[in-house]
Amino acid sequence: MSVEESALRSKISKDGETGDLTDGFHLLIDAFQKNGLNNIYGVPGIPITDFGRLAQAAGMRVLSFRHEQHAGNAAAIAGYLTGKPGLCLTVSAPGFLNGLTALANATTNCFPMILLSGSSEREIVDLQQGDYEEMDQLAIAKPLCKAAYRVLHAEDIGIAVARAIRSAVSGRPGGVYLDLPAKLFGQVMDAEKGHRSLVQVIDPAPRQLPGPDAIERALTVLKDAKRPLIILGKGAAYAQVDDTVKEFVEKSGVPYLPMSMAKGLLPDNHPQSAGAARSLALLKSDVVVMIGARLNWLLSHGKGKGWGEAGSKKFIQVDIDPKEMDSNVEIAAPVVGDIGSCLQAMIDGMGVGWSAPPSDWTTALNEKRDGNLAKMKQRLGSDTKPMDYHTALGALKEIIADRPDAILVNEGANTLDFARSIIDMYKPRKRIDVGTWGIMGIGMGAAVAAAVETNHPVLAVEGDSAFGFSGMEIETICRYNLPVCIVVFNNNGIYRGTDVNPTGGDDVAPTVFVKDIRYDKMMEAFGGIGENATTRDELTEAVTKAMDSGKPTLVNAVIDETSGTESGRIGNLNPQSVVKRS
Ligand code: ADP
Ligand code: TZD
Ligand code: MG
Repeated sequence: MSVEESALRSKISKDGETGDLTDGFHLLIDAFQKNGLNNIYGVPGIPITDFGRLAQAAGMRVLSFRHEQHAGNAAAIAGYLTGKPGLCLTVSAPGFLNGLTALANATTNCFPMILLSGSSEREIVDLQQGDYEEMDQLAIAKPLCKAAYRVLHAEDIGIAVARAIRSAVSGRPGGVYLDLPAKLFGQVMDAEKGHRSLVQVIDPAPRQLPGPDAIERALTVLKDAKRPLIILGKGAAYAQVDDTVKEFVEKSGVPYLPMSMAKGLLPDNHPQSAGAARSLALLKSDVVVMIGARLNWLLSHGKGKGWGEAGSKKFIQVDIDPKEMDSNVEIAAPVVGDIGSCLQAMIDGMGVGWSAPPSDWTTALNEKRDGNLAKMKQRLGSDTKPMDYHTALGALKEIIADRPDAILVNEGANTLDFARSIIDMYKPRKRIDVGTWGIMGIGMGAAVAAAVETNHPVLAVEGDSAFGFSGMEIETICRYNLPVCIVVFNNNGIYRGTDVNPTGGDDVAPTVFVKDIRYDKMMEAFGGIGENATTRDELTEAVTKAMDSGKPTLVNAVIDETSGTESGRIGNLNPQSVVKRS
């Protein structure tokens, strides 16, 4: 025991306590462990380096990244996959800001996470006297997350962590910010008192039961439907009530469309899937049941040409957030509550003998779907050289079909849009992608979290631009020896590699990269396996080997630089200039 420690012990024990000491560092660690939070994703530095060390010493898994944004994305995906808030740990000002994009993205996507950032001294920050990495972090975080708290006293750590956990996972999940001033970590208090100040959060995401009238209203609307449709969103996947979702869909007999990250909640080859007849389903349906999905831009806000004539549909919406109702169009039957309780109440209300939707509707959708799938099947068998998207994704589709437990991470423009429609998923929460914002840069953070939290192999299908946002984290993947295979769809740029500078100047066009980069060499530099694939067979061989060995691998897949389209499938969102400059 050091002289200082024994002096402190005798001072505190005079207050009638045991004389054993604890401090901010240990109380934080104990608070997380008491609540079953055992993984931290972050980047070390002042003032949180020792916190990371002590957390590791206490048995937590502390995963260090090369940039906080990716650590934050990992925490968010850990939250999505486990239903417990993922923890991201950063240093003050710049580290905090790097993590903030991930916090905002998590909140936008309804993923629970807690961003823990060290911060500098309040007295100096508030007088703007120029502390090391000074910034009023709490004020900046507030508008970008669900809740933001600062802890000034060690004895408040237990309550602060409890509030952060509850805020992240209750109701609509999201990001929470916890501000940890440097002084807090070293604050000492009596160990027994400290122990008693910790809180185990009981029932952190309480069930929320829907009103019986809401259920009755919804079932009346559904019963009268001639052409009903269910849309499953990632909220339904997050809720982890997979059997209830399946029972509701199957008992209702209603065709369903999965949103991107809800793919696999029911297997994509389920007989009621209308995934390959999406346009017809949206256009012609008369009643749409939204389950954990929002009518945001991804669904053209529930209106517009693709949805048929205005007023031609009624919506039933199941969501935990009452404010989501009527956010874009009128909701005829709002069902507010947690998805498990809501769907169970609807199943019970359907009773026995609920009749399936009219067969002319289901037959029309099935015919359309089967026709589209047959056309697609032909294209997916292709063996072009260089590979186009269909050739390469046709190969990866088979690899995932043989390994339904693998997790697919996917980002890019064409690389995202084609993969989403081509690669079938068979189990819940196996597809992680750019989410609500269509954000680039989630790839490697998501891959790390998927591997760490599930121990299943991960296949990350990445546009070459998308990969660049988080590419340095392949060192992280190698360092922790994670079972991640990254396939970079290398088409020499953003959307295509063929744009030219119209002035004829030396700079290439803004969407074009260095031609024929060998991303596989990056992986080799960190001790992972690098492969270059120019044909379908080479791609199949390299990815199969990687998925079966579990060794960190990067496959540079050479894709025809002419085969993509502007912005993938959302080129219509680009503003167009009508002015011609001479
Ligand atoms: P997608 O992008 O797949 O369409 P969104 O992210 O737009 O999905 O929507 C997810 C919705 O799910 C959000 O409105 C959120 O409030 C809701 N949600 C999340 N968890 C639950 C839950 N356990 N019960 C009910 N609704 C939930
Ligand atoms: N920055 C961020 C954070 N998110 C974004 N979505 C973008 C920029 C803009 N963007 C897209 O929407 S897709 C994309 C960018 C830069 C990259 C597309 O190129 P890619 O995929 O190489 O990843 P394809 O296969 O070449 O289309
Ligand atoms: Mg590209």
